[in-house]
Amino acid sequence: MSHLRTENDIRTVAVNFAMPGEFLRSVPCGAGHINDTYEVHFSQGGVPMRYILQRINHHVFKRPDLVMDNIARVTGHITHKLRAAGAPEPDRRVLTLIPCRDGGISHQDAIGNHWRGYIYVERATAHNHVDDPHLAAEAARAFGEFQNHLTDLPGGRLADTIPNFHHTRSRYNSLMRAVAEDRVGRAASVQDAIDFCRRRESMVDVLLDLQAKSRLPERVTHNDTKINNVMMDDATGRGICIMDLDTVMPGLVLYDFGDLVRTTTISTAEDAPDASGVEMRLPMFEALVRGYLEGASFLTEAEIDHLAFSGRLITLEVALRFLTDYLEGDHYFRIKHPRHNLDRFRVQAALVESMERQDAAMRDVVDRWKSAQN
Ligand code: GN1
Ligand code: MG
Repeated sequence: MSHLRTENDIRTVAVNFAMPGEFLRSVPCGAGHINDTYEVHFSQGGVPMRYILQRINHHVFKRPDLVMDNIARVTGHITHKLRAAGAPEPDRRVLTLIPCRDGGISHQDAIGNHWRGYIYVERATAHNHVDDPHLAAEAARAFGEFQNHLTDLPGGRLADTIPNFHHTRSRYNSLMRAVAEDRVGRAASVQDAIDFCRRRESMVDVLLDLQAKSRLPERVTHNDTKINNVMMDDATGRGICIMDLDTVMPGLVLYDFGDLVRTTTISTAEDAPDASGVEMRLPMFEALVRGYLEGASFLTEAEIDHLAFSGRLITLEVALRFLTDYLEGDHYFRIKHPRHNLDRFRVQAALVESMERQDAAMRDVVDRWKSAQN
């Protein structure tokens, strides 16, 4: 979709934001599967400046206004805390919204798209894949710290911008519905994939049951903690800024840790065309546990005890979602070729299997770091 937008379209949007200076050009950026993101370059009296401009996908986020309210509350609260603590460069440590010239926090264009602007976090990088345990630990520490900052968010419960986003039972049921409807006639060709999911049905209720029994608390969570959603400082390698805040809403912290495990311990790309080399890398898992326990100082014992399981569960959940989208004709995730969602599924499935093989070792790692903490 993004490639259909001209430079002039972007300029027309950009001028609505309080981005001072003269618009020079825009460059598509980011590797997300949902929104469209651009770097917009300005000249401020000859000094180059850039900002982020992002279109919110309103097919996925049906209430962009609630998404923006959540983001404004969360970023405002973290900014306030960073300033109170005298942290240097607060606008490199938390995303900072750029208001619109009419005073709002998002702009609706002539064809109904919603846009927002952010300050560009300079001298930092978001990695789509990491191999260095140090970066893994930093990413986990940064996400843990992000959750820490939000434990005292004032103003009541955040909006559920995508209801049941991590409700693994609903995700499982959606897959079964897609199999039954078989809208694009693909089910027969992926019977083994469907069976793979069916055999793991019992996993999908584990955290939901614990939450229903109040053994796991609802908190403010990020809900999309892919490794590429944290910016790492180029000079120090520190995880400095958490991005992609659209799904910040009430959730379980295990969803966040789980998606970090999914995207950081994996030995290949999320969409490798051949899943045979996919492994969960234990040293990367250990680094995540270490970093996360350092950043998230509020965890309960029940939360810590499910860190290993959460990786397997969220990987299964995302596998269910990729397979569902494949069976429904690829309407949700951005794809680059017709088998893309199936490739993504096969990689997630292989990662689940690798975690199953290493479950005891993963739990040992958590136990070791848990006792090191006490
Ligand atoms: C999407 O937009 P992106 O790429 O950060 C998705 C996540 C999935 C992820 C799978 C709003 O995230 O939930 O885990 O793809 N975001 C939404 O790679 O559905
Ligand atoms: Mg993202």
